Amino acid sequence: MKIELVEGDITEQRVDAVVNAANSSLLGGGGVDGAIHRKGGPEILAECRALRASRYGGGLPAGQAVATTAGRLPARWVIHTVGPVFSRSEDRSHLLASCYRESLAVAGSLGAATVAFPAISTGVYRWPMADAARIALTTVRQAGTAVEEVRFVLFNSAAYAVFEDALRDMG
Ligand code: AR6
Repeated sequence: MKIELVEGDITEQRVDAVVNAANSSLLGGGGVDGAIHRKGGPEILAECRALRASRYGGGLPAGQAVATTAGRLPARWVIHTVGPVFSRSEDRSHLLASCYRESLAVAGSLGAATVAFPAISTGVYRWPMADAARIALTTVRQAGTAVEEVRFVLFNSAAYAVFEDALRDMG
């Protein structure tokens, strides 16, 4: 599997599936989530509401992933995953790794060959970028998946540089 880093906006990626850094309500928020719903349009929210009315009545737990249409985005699917809120007193890195693993599993079951990820949990959920980059890259690299290309979309040059360093450190 090919891993690519780009600096940019995840809502503009031409890929099969775009991953959303959602919250467990699945009903929208700020950051990546806000941008995806704004640009993707109401079809995405309608499918999220249907998921809340069926399989995920209690919300989507952290570390899990579920797909909807991508609406008007230039992608076929949005895969919603819920990152953990960063905590200094509790190690939640298994949940962050699970977001990447479960999103790739959903992508594989849909037949998606190309997947774009944001740096999950590094915004509102405050995960330190370098640690998040290491977890993201090692998890994706170790995942047994039929996905052919994983693109990490970093929102600014600082985040891009951190991911570049982490990728280099992995050899
Ligand atoms: N494209 C790519 N990356 C982006 C974009 C974008 N358009 N916008 C922000 N980022 P966040 P979280 C970066 O806060 O930390 C929402 O309210 C951002 O700079 O989107 O997992 C949800 O509803 C940061 O590096 O996600 C949840 O309540 C990274 O994407 C909560 O935020 C993730 O930031 C989830 O928090």
